[in-house]
Amino acid sequence: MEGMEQWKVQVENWTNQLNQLLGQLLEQVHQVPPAQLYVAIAVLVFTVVVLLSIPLFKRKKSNTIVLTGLSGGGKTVLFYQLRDGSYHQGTVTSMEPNEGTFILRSETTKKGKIKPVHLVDVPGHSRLRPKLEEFLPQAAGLVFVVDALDFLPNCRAVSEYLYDVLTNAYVVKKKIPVLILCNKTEKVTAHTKDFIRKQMEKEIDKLRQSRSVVSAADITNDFTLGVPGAAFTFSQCQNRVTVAEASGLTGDISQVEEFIREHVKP
Ligand SMILES: Nc1nc2c(ncn2[C@@H]2O[C@H](COP(=O)(O)OP(=O)(O)OP(=O)(O)O)[C@@H](O)[C@H]2O)c(=O)[nH]1
Ligand SMILES: [Mg+2]
Repeated sequence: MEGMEQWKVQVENWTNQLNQLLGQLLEQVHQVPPAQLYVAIAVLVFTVVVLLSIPLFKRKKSNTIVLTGLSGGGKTVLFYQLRDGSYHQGTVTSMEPNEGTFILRSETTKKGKIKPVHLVDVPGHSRLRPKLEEFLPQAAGLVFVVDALDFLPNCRAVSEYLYDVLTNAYVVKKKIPVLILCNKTEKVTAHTKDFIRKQMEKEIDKLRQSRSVVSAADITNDFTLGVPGAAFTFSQCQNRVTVAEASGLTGDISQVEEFIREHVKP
């Protein structure tokens, strides 16, 4: 019983102190000129509103990865390999972009939260290439598929396409990471990724010189590549450009999967 009494006294003390504090505070507030008070309240309200609305404006991280490259490089085979762990519908030239949102086949057995990937396979046919622009604004990463088997005869065409990609306004401004994927490497006659990288750097260097002479009106979104006066290398790009190898046919695709997971975080 005694404890109860003590407790009551204590609570009364606290209430008194609190009342005193409140009284002092009110007195001080009365001394502040009203204009200042209103400003203070306005600032407080504004801050709260801004803080509350930040999550609304926070853009959702994109989960789109775009496969692109010349026709016949193996994009469609790769698409199905990533999705199903098997391939079908290769061999025919795609006439429509292939799209799907799924969990990578290699990750279906993984436990825990896995974010699905939105994968787009844009056909390499020259008439369909403008489709690429539709997907670039949402791309978290770009996989540029190169045929490592049939590389030399196509070196110029591949490099021209890559040049267009690397000077595209979205790719440059949003610094979209690009993976140059040398495909079909299960064949012994396939060129190595280092060889392909060097050849393409040389070719782009030539293109850079010739294109800077062409009238600017012919080119849309043309950003200049590399460092003036120095031989072009991919490391000079504003966005990250890396090179990797794969074989869609045999399912040796771990390096692409790594790239995808690096840019589509679970
Ligand atoms: N040897 C080998 N052949 C492959 C590989 N991947 C694809 N191919 C073959 O390359 C050809 C083209 O493959 P696709 O996946 O249709 O090529 P694509 O890049 O989608 O071509 P488009 O749709 O025209 O842009 C097919 O005959 C495939 O069987 C690979 O890793 N190794
Ligand atoms: Mg295809």
